[in-house]
Amino acid sequence: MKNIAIASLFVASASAFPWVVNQPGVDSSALGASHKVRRQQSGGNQKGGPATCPFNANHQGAAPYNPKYPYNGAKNGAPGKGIGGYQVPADGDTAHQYVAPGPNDIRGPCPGLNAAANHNFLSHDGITTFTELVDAQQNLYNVGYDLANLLAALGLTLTDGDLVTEKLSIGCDATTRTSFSPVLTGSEPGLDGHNKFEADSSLTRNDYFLADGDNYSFNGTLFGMMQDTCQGNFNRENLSKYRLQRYTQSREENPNFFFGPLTLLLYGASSFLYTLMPNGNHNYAPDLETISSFFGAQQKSDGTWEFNGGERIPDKWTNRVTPYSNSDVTSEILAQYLENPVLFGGNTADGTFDAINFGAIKDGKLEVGVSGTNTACLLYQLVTGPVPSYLNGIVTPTVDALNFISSKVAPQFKNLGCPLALT
Ligand code: HEM
Ligand SMILES: *[C@@H]1O[C@H](CO)[C@@H](O)[C@H](O)[C@H]1NC(C)=O
Ligand SMILES: *[C@@H]1O[C@H](CO)[C@@H](O)[C@H](O)[C@H]1NC(C)=O
Ligand SMILES: CC(=O)N[C@H]1CO[C@H](CO)[C@@H](O)[C@@H]1O
Repeated sequence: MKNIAIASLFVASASAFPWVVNQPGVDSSALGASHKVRRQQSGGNQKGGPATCPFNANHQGAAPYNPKYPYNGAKNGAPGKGIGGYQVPADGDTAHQYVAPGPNDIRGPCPGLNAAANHNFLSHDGITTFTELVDAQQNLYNVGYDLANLLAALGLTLTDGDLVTEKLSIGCDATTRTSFSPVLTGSEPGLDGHNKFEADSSLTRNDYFLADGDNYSFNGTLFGMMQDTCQGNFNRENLSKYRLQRYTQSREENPNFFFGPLTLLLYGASSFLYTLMPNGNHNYAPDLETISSFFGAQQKSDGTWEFNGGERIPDKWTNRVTPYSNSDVTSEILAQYLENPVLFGGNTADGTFDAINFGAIKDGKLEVGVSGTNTACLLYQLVTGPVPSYLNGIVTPTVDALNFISSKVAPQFKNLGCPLALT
């Protein structure tokens, strides 16, 4: 069942995904006309689109690192100390206390960033910057400098933040505030934008097509399912099982289900429950009290779950001791995947499932290289390569995006020996 082979991961060429239609330079002849082509955007009046996106006229930047309190000393996008195990927020650090989001604040699909914004580690209105993201991940969660930069770069390039202003909406489309020139940049959908970074079969978010475009709000039914499976222990083994359950559910219920290479990032996100969220004051157990606080989940008297209005750092929470690095998260992604491997691909209109071929994904199966270098390069190649994003689209990083990535994250990957994308 476990398909282990030496393979260079995600070495993409146009011929590697002939099932993609309507892409210049891509051979779509192998694709039957039966495929449902339904491009989705979070535009206009749609959920997550600009017309319904909150506007807070009082934009205030994140509360910066204050040397009076421990944290990692990360500021201005520079590396911090990389030594965790301290309480966040520190006693007396009122600048980082919890402030519930108001109706004009933007929140999105990422509980980690929503919590950071609620505690002013990111701008409270949800319009953040690359630098805030890099600093906050280090000071709050003790994410390693390499991974903090990679995730922030993924956020900016894959979800169409703005590469000039380096601004990003952590939720809906706020192009008027993120873009240096909306005419030149076009729309910048933010983290709600579907199926680049945001994908089907999330832990607690609906699939896009099943929810009329709202795939970013907390869904209490899904949180309850996750708790039923994990039984208060949100560890790797249990989350891998729950991810399989969600995959199976989406594949059955969502006619437009698409599980492409970028969904590997979902395994990264689920690893955060047992690697970044656990509380040192609870012996770093990924327990229900901790996880429900970060997700803003509360249980009703009938046992079901609902959103309580804000993702929150648990009281007296102590963060992880060692920085969570790029190679740490990559190992966790692969370990979770291999505990319950599933096919990559998508549902088609005629009711069949098309497995994809893409780099290390052969006939829908991920062939995991045993070489450490390949593993460490996986995430880098996801950001820099053209990646199938939906049945009719590929995300091809623009030259600007590649330049951005090469200035922000490539140096660290070059040290690992990854083949660097040409810009
Ligand atoms: C710049 C850094 C980050 C960006 C751009 C980002 C972005 C995202 C996005 C777009 C999703 C939605 C994926 C999907 O379900 O389709 C997501 C999910 C998630 N993120 Fe983040 N994230 C970042 C950092 C973090 C950190 C530091 C944490 C942990 C504390 C975190 C925890 C999570 C979790 C647990 C989920 C899964 C939620 C669910 O499926 O219900 N993220 N993130
Ligand atoms: C939450 O998820 C469940 C299970 O997928 C679904 O049946 C339900 O419609 C969702 N609820 C909302 C409010 O979207
Ligand atoms: C969850 O993890 C614990 C500890 O590994 C294990 O004992 C338990 O059986 C798991 N639960 C499920 C439903 O797999
Ligand atoms: C169709 C559907 O399920 N829409 C839901 C999407 O999520 C929002 C917020 O949770 C609900 O209000 C909608 O009913």
